[in-house]
Amino acid sequence: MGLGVEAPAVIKVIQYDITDLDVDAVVNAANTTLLGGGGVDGAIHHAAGPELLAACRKLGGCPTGEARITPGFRLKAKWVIHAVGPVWRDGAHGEPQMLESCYRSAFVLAKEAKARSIAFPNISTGAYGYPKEEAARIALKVMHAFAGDFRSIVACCFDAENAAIYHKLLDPSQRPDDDA
Ligand code: AR6
Repeated sequence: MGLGVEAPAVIKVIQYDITDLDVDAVVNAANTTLLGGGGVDGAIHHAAGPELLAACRKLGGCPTGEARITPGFRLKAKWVIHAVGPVWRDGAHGEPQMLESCYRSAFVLAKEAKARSIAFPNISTGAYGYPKEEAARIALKVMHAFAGDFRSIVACCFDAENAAIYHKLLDPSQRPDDDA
């Protein structure tokens, strides 16, 4: 099933390492400490250098569903936006609302920083165990809502399963009511 709307050209799906992208802002799938971790968080800290951890320490953490911004240091990206997604329990503990809110918070910070291009990893779908298709639907819904504010919004998938899900959801031919 598709999203039921045409994908604006600004939303792109790629399967790639987010630490190597030349965009204004890279979003990190962080935890509430903002002090680094595994997965994409570890990769971003490794690529950005120790200055990133020093900048994160000054932020004093971030609640689930929110985001914080730092410079990108050694990344090509000017900014890193650290978004804290929910740990998946059963979907009945506010996980969809928290996931949506962390995408929205990241977009709001990117707009304030005047970023015109932004790349997101598949927040919460790794260590935090969020079901991938449900997470992709939420991510794409928020990406559509902010599409008018950016030149480029990249859904940067790392694993082939997430990439296939995003391509499927963005493909108008997959829409059940497709009459295009
Ligand atoms: N580029 C793009 N995506 C990546 C990369 C990369 N270099 N590396 C991994 N991914 P995860 P979460 C994908 O576990 O589920 C950390 O320890 C990965 O395939 O990184 O939000 C934090 O500190 C998956 O699709 O983040 C937190 O404690 C996606 O990134 C916790 O994990 C997210 O997987 C957050 O868990």
